[in-house]
Amino acid sequence: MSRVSTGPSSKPTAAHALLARLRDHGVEKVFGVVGREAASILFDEVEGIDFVLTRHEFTAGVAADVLARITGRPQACWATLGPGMTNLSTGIATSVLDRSPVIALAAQSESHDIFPNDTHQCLDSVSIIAPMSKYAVELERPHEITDLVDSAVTAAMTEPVGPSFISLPVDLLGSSEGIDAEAERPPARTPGKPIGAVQDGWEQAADEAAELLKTARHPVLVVGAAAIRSGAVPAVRALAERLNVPVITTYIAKGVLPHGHELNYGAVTGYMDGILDFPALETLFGPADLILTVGYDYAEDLRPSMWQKGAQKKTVRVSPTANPIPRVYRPTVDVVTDVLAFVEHLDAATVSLEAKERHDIEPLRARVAEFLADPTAYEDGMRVHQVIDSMNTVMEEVAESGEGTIVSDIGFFRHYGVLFARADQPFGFLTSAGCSSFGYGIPAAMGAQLARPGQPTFLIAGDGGFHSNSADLETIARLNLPIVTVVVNNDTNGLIELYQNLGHRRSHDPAVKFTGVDFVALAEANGVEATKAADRQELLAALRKGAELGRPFLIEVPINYDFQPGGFGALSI
Ligand code: TP9
Ligand code: MG
Repeated sequence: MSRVSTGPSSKPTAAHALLARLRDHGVEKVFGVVGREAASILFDEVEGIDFVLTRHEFTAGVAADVLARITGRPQACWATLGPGMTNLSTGIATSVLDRSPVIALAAQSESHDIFPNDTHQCLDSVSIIAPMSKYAVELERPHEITDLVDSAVTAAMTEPVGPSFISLPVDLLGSSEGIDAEAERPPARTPGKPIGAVQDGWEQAADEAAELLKTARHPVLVVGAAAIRSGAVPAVRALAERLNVPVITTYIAKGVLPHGHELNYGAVTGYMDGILDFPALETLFGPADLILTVGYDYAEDLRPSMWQKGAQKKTVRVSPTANPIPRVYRPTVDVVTDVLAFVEHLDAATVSLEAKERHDIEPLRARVAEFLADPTAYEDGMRVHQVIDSMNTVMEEVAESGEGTIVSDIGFFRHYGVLFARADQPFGFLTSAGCSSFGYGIPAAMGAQLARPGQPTFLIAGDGGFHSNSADLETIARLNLPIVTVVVNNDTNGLIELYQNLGHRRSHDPAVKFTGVDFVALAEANGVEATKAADRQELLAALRKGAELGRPFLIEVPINYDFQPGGFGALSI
């Protein structure tokens, strides 16, 4: 039991009780921007929970998402009423579509003055946020704040994990009514891992899955992030190794097996055949006759159409949530249960099974190796595969036993990151699969570096996405987070230019070209040391310097894409 403690003179308020209860649940940081509710909350009322001031509320939402994702505990973000709350909403959208247990908080007008769309800055926050959250509520009585935080945490930590939202009228936030400094709070009972659905008879369904596995010639495990959240990574690895079954992951479940593991068949994206100019999806999935989707979540953007190549396939879906998308994925066997419990059951049910014969993907591996080694010194800027290959090289040099993080903002380069970036630990590669808001890079790198101090964090971002949210360069400078950022600059929203190529015959590029930004000067103006790199040698040297620096560092790399006409005709998206 714990108590709300305050200084001798001040009476505890709902603000104290809010922060104390968040801390009880393991929340370490509240990221955000404070408005006039500063009259009711200072954020120093409670020890052990820190406020991190960001330049934009979207940054606050994404940083909380990533810190929560890596620590496995809820984390919080804060906005003022009205425009602060709407700015925060894209961060909230990120944590619902990317599945992260974020507690989002926003101030609201005084309780007697909540007239949405009439009162100054007053919007109907709960109605706006409810459809994109697990739980959304407005505080009505100050002493109920502890219960509301408990409900918010329970909803956030229930699969699919996601954001909860509490709207806080400023007068109630500063009120002491019913808040008793001496009252003992009940234990927080924060779930140690997400709470999931367990369907009656799941063991029988798991036995059916085991039968399919026994008779399959070339089974493949397709692993999603729910497997990581369930704590199933060691069990998945042990099962895959015992039965010699390859593992393919979604964008955000990279790192379930280390980068160089022979059973790691990589992560997949619908852009991969076009990027590699090679039938990659056919090579990965064509011979497979059983696809076991472990921790499957459609929001991670690995679509059934990607594995529907070649041989007839049976499918098993294992998830802690009931299947929300039978129209696009109707598995042969559906198992609704905890992923770890399923993998342990499958392991026990297949003890006498002989190891399988893996299907061969050597031609794909050879193509990837040749592609990444590309020695060409392009006159018009590096190519993204050369940039990522350089980042991998230096990450391998500086990350002790694979403990580092590569973060990717959103753009065409992100699909190269999904395919090629090193990830030697779960969540060792971070991008926004579900929401894919550009500008994700800086805040995600902040969250990663705060979650893993002492480990290197590399960020790759495009000029378009990076400069949509570059004000928070000052935040990483102020916090002195040693993030090494690589801005791949083509003065273009490149991914959108690719879509123009797909949809139109054209002689110019309307709506995607910028006039150019000096990212080195931009970084320096925000207190971040920076340099430019034009080729592999310069980039490797700059990355090594950045990794040693112990402060934030930015490298601007002029790049170009080769959009082969027709090369992306077969996008699997
Ligand atoms: N607005 C938001 C908030 N998010 C997204 N994803 C879009 C618009 C649509 N996407 S990915 C992208 C856009 C405009 C352009 C990225 O350009 P870049 O310079 O960051 O990357 P690159 O390498 O593709 O040029
Ligand atoms: Mg660009």
